[in-house]
Amino acid sequence: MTNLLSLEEFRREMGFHPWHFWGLANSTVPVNSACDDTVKQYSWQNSDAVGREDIVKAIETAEQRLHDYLGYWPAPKYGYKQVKYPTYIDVRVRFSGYEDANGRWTSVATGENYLQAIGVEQRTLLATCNVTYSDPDGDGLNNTGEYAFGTSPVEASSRPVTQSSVTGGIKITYLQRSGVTYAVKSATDLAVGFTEAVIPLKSVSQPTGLPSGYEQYEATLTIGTQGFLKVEATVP
Ligand SMILES: [Ca+2]
Repeated sequence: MTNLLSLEEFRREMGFHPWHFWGLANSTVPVNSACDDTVKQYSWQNSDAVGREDIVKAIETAEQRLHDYLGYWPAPKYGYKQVKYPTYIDVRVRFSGYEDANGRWTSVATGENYLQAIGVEQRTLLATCNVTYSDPDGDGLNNTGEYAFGTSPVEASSRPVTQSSVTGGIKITYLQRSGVTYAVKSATDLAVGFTEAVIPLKSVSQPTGLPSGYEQYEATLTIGTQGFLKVEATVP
């Protein structure tokens, strides 16, 4: 239940230090003899002191007692009730229509309140969900990919794979790190797809200035004719 009196209103009316009440202090508003402690969220976080949670409960109790004494809430209070349909009738142990066991129509007992709006509760199940990964530099490689290949997530010019020519074929170089699984595959016809696995090798001479934890690997395809190489990374 939401209290009519908010905690911040309570603090203001009590004249409590705004920072210290919300557990904040620094050299500008220090905890000293003028205000010797901050208020914690729960009483168990401090000895001999209530927490903000206790104050909320005390306000709730006080408001409920005021309501019970007056017979109404002293300020507008929003609420809702759910009426099940069809109503279950105990005496016949069966489901009926819009009447209750006394033959009365199903209705919302408003008590001291009045009915503002009615509606039928409905449930809409989510269909297929699409996850969108962050790609702050907009280079088409999401941050998981940038992590896998040791590239900068904020520099679109930082490319994950470098391609070069070798005698009778092509070579790609890229960075690997532990914890990520890499798979290099080759194709001779893109319409058929990447069907062959290529075993990448760790580059004999590692370039300087690699990001920490990464090593350069390379994969070569020498089939003397048209070919394609790609590397896939799986981040757990
Ligand atoms: Ca990116």
